[in-house]
Amino acid sequence: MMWMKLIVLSALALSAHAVPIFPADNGEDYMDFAEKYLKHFYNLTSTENPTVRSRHGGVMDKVKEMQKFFGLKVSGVLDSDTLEVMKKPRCGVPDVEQYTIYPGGLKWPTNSLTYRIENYTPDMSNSDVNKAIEKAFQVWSKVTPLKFTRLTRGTADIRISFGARDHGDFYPFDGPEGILAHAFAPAAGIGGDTHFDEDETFSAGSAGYNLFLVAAHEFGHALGLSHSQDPGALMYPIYSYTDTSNYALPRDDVRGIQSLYGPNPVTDPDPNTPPTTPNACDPNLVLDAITSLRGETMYFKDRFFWRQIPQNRQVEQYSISYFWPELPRNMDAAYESQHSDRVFLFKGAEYWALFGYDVDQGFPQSIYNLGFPKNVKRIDAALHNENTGKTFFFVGNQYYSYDDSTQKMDKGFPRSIEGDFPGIGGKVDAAIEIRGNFNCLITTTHNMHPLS
Ligand SMILES: [Ca+2]
Ligand SMILES: [Ca+2]
Ligand SMILES: [Ca+2]
Ligand SMILES: [Zn+2]
Ligand SMILES: [Zn+2]
Repeated sequence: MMWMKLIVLSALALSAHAVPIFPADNGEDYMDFAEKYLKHFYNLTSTENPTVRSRHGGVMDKVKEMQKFFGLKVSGVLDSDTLEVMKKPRCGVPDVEQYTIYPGGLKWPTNSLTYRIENYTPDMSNSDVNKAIEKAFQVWSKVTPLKFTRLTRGTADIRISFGARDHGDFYPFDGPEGILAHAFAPAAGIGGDTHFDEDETFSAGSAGYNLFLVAAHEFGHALGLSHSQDPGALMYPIYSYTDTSNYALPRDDVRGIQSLYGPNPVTDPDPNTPPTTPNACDPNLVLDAITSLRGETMYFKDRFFWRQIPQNRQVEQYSISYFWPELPRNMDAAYESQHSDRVFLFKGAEYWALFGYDVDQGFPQSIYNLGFPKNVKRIDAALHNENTGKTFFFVGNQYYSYDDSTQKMDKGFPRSIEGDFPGIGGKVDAAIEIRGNFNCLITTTHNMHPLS
């Protein structure tokens, strides 16, 4: 047994190119963990036989496939970034198509479908479960000709249930965290059926896992969709919380479901165009905020950010809530203070401090604690100078200077941006501006040192 283990270990050699952000939180060997993950989500068949492994379905190939799916650096090496993504709570449906969880069938032959909630979770009231499920179906019926009718008896097309571990199919759940739910593609019998892992805590809000968001994703599978690589899509395999009060199905998912069923013939096209995921290659992209974080660079836009690791030419895109469920979207400004090893993020009249990837206790705090006058409602951009310990805050056509050592605003401010930073223009969006193609990583850094 021992030598087989060694072969696997050498195939999955660990590289240490990035700071591990989420250390292993349980005693499970990360190799075993990664192997299980690849078997489940990427159809890794066997690691026992090195010959089979090298020909097809090899571990390295599967690591590469997974890295490609998530926009990670494709190395085939199980580095800390890859492990981090593997540890995120997610859907149980594999990311590769034609895997055995789908018994076959791409779409339903009818637009009138029935569903039945066969049991309830103790996590929420039954009426909250009913509401979350109904709302999750509406996400899809709004943009298609599909109609969903709830049955309280008899056999429905889409049978919904909560269960833990072994729950009557061949895909047992895994206990708390990891897999949250899974669903079967359209077909008779188990097809369309949607199961939630009762070992998770589901809710109607942001605590635990929001049942509406998990259900809306799973129903996408129940209707015939597979996973999307777009980190803004509902069909992205990893869970991330988003405000559900005015939920609009992102464009990628609208396209997907309409390719199967067509648009809704009754309602006019939604006046609010579906939310799109900002594209790093959009030449007109205006970023919300930029900061470094322990050698990485983070670029914020809407509810997303890109993360650039110095060794990688490629940037990784995530939703903000994927890393920090408590942080708002549409950030105003950000900067890093290496001295205090903190990143500060600003939105409106509030700001947050990050230590690594953790939000510090006691935040958000009011920007007026920093000495801003009350007429400042938000900050456009921030820039920190490690040598002087000064932070410039850009507000409209003026800027303020905050001194780390005195913890006060410098006297004589605000001053005119145009006067001290000629060529910048009147207003600053983000303290470093990006132009052009992210994959080319053309970064235009304006000269931000004031004339003396
Ligand atoms: Ca069914
Ligand atoms: Ca689970
Ligand atoms: Ca539960
Ligand atoms: Zn899924
Ligand atoms: Zn199941």
